[in-house]
Amino acid sequence: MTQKPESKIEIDFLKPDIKKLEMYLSAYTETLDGILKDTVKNTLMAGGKRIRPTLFLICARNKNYDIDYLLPAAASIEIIHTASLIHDDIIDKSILRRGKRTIHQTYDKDTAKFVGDYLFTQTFAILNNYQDTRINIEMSEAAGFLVKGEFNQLRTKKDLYQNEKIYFDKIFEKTSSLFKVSCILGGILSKSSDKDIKNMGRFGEYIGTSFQINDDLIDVDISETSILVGKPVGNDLKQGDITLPFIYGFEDIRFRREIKQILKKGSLSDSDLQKILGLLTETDAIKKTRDKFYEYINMAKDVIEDIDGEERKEGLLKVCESIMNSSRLAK
Ligand code: GRG
Repeated sequence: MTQKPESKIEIDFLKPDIKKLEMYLSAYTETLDGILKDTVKNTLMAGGKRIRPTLFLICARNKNYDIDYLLPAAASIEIIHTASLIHDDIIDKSILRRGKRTIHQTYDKDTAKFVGDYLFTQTFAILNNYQDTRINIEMSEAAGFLVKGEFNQLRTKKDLYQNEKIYFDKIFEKTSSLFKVSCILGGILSKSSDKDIKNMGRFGEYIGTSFQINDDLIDVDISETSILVGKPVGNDLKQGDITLPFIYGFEDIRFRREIKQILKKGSLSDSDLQKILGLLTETDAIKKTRDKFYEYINMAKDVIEDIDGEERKEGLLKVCESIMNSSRLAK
């Protein structure tokens, strides 16, 4: 995926701690040397939204909240996320990430792969220091899902007959699992009740799913506003990834017929893409995808009611609002 850096979620009570996280990550990059330092610094410090460590810190917000204790775990979550982006950029042959040239573009594929692998190991090296088996079990499971999700995405590329279930399984694995574990780890490291940990995990899963649906909606947004912002669209289809708007679009027989004709040609030109996205907006696929997005946002909001703590409730609600505000098509 190629994208411009986007803004962070503003949560007043977390502002000083997000600053500390930035300092921690920056200091971490200084411990590296050579190409590793150059590449990791360039990717990790290039302005990601930090949404996963933000969720982690919100979920850790109870009477046991201790930012110095939590910082390494918050950093480890951003580090594994960054590792996955580096690998994803190799697969997608992306030129830019967080507004900077990707590692495989600046160096080569092998270098990028090893930088991603190295960061992957660092997540566990950091988390091992907590000497809490649950933390390692949860993160290992999420890491396994990340890879499995990407693997399933590869296996189902260009498959026009995939259904909603295949899509939702894939996005749970490649996206929601990391949101979920971020919330769970926040709960565990702040010694929260089992009930809160379970509910925060559910929140993470629902909000992660809505986040990915939103991402998929943004990729088919050919509205004037989106064109003015200069966001590239149609990237998923170019990569052969069949996202929810297309799954719903294919239910329309006219769209299915037309798109099959265009796809028969093999590679997609920009005008093919524009045509397909234009045709998609003539079906009810965008509306149906938007409804699904809200279904998950509302499930996330409902779970908030069952989670203890006013700051947690406020923070998690802000995350929902921020995701709702980030897409014109979701509105
Ligand atoms: C080596 C850990 C590891 C994984 C390899 C390639 C792969 C397996 C997984 C890729 C998973 C992936 C990139 C899913 C997409 C998730 C997504 C929507 C990413 C964008 O996240 P943002 O918007 O990005 O939070 P910023 O830049 O703000 O952090």
